[in-house]
Amino acid sequence: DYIKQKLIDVAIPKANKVRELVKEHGDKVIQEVTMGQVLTGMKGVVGLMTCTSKLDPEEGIRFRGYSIPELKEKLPKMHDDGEPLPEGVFYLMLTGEIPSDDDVKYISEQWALRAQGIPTHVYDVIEALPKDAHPMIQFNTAILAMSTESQFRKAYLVGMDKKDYWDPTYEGVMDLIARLPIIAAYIYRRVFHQGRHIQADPSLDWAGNLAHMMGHDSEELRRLMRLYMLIHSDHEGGNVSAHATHLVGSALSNPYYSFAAGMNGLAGPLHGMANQDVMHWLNKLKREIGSEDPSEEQIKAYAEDTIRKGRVIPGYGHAVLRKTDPRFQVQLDFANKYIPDAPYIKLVNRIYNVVPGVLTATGKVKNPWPNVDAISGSLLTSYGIAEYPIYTVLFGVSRALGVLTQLIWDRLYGLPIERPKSQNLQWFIDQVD
Ligand code: NMX
Ligand code: MLT
Repeated sequence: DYIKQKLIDVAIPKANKVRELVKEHGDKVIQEVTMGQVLTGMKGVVGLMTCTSKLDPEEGIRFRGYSIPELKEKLPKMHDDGEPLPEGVFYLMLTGEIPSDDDVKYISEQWALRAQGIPTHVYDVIEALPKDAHPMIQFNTAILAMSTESQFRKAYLVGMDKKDYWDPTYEGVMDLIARLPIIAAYIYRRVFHQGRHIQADPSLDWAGNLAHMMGHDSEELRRLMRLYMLIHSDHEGGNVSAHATHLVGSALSNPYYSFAAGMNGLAGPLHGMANQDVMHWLNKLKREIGSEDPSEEQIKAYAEDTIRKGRVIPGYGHAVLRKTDPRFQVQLDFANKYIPDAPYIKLVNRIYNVVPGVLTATGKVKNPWPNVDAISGSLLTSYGIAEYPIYTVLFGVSRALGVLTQLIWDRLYGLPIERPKSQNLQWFIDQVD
């Protein structure tokens, strides 16, 4: 695998640098931390090192320095007017280099190969769950069940030099990413299509295959799936799914355990589950107003009512971003290109005209603008994937690309177990008395 050799070449000097920084500059003070930051979710506290992507509050995400519009320009595509292949962003996050067409083809083929051989007990475990168990329960259970395949644990037991930990981690990550679309599609077909499963087509790309196995096979939907898988893949290291994966991985838990931890975090309504909740909010709005086509005034009144009841408006706000999420914008661009008249997209636009004002009027919401989840479900629904509970699973399949690349780099850097200090309330009171 030439990617492994590439990783060794790139990573050794970087790992040496990390060791040097710890040894020579370990005492350097890099930041002041306030009481408020610690007590409100550590926002802005630099406590993690992540190389795959970086989030700017005003501009949004950059993957290894490249913004989403730049990725659309530079990453290999299947069709000139299509979307970049997610294989390309994975390669970029992993190696730091823009891949060639051949690199992307290599990853696609690797994943198609590694997708084969999911053990039967994984399906048995899924089948043991009730069909109406939320797809994220089924997805996370399947990920854990697949950890019987972990090369990391086997190699660890045999005995392995610490500096080689990254190698079985890489192997596990590649297998896991390869298999996630099959698991996601299996759950989707089990829950929503009477268990009529569709075989993978190894000639297709990773995201195209996911659309195919879900039974939504138009070229346009494959394009949407490629875009979806690209933009949800990473959001630097501090978001809940990345942070949880990293934390659990720091105990040298294998990639399956680590990723399952991240996915349990993604299942929360303030994180990845918001994409399903947006559809819930939007459809309840239509039902309560009694119209398929609510006006801006009606949306405003409904949004104000949501706030009055002490609830959040899903799809809006962000812990870091302070502008409209570029991942929202690129999906809107896709919709405007292919389905400008779709009713759900019109509704998304109308909500966008109204909700930021409602949130700003509360005087407390730091970011009144839409995030990635404000449109993703409406776009999928417009293409016929209208089974909302699968949305967070799709987010999870994509998020694997980023958080698992981060995990490989954690092992390449040789990062130790993570163990911050905690204090009780009295300690915090004592700081001000
Ligand atoms: N609707 C209503 N209230 C909100 C919203 C919103 N969309 N966003 C923030 N607030 C409230 C928040 O609950 C808090 O209230 P209180 O002081 O009463 O506890 C106050 O505004 C200040 O919160 P912020 O500092 O602006 O936001 P924070 O960083 O704590 O949280 C989110 C960030 C994303 C959790 C929050 O904006 C939110 O709950 N949004 C809705 C859920 C959502 O869309 N999540 C998806 C995020 C993206 N993703 O996919 O992960
Ligand atoms: C994400 O994609 O992880 C979300 O936008 C949440 C975050 O970055 O905190």
